Amino acid sequence: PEAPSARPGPTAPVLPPCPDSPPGLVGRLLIEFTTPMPLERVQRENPGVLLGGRYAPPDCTPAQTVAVIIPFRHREHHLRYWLHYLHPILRRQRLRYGVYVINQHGEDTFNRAKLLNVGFLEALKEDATYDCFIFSDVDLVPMDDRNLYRCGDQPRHFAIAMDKFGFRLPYAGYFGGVSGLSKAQFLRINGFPNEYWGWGGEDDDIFNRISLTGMKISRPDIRIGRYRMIKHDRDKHNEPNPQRFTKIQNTKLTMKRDGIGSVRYQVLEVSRQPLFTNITVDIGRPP
Ligand code: UDH
Ligand code: NGS
Repeated sequence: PEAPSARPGPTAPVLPPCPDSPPGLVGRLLIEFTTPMPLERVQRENPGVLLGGRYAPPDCTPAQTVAVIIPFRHREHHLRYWLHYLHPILRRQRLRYGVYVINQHGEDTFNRAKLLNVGFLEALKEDATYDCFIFSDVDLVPMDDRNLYRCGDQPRHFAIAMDKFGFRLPYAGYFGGVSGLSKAQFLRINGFPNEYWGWGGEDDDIFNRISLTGMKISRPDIRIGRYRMIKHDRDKHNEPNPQRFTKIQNTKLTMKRDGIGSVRYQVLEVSRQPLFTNITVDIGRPP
């Protein structure tokens, strides 16, 4: 056997690498959003999750450390379902992970992609070993635990068969809902755009960034990448952005100056909850 590069402490057990295909998966899941989901119940049912929503398998060492980043404002009711369904799934997938809810402060126009940039930087401040970032809307729950929340050699699109689209991709270049990039892939595209205020187009801009840097989207099998979305009305202060169509025509120009290298924000509060880390942030408002 090879000598370990870093000597473990006297009591630290050396765990074998986690298997490529996790053994305890169950496949297709029953997902519904009708029974009420009190947070106390979700906490009680997930005792193995550590403060801040951190988890590591007890019996093996995963190849990656995954930060799950959720853009958020006023969706507590959705978050409870998300935590209820996702923690057990991620645990069965034998991931080492942390859950970060990036909460936009105030009532100015929502900006999903900028919140995701903040999540990338803030997760790395908490733990510099994160090397895989999964960006998930709070209202999307996978219907199959074989849809593994980890990164590969290309950016990954997970939410490819959503119930609201009849379990199909709405268009070939769709990259919305749930996606994943390694740290290197994310930096290669200069992160996500900060200048999409309001609804729409930011996911198409991210798709453009990936294509323009010569990468290809990887997707699961259509039978496995199925999702249920929690039905909701349009939020306040997230109206469709009228600039989105012209903006996505200009990604090639804008991605150089607008991205992870230019994001400006102010963290107002970091709060470690039992099942997630809540980061409240002032990201400003549209110009
Ligand atoms: N989000 C919030 N709060 C908001 C807006 C968005 O948390 O006020 C987050 C949340 O994670 C959400 C994601 O951003 O899942 C994407 O925003 P969205 O859910 O508004 O986007 P979606 O395309 O819905 O799912 C658009 C409105 C559809 C109205 C349909 C009416 N039947
Ligand atoms: C496209 C939007 C995307 C959006 C997708 C699905 O038209 O941002 O629809 O929307 N692009 C533009 O508007 C340029 S959905 O049916 O989920 O509301 O993700």
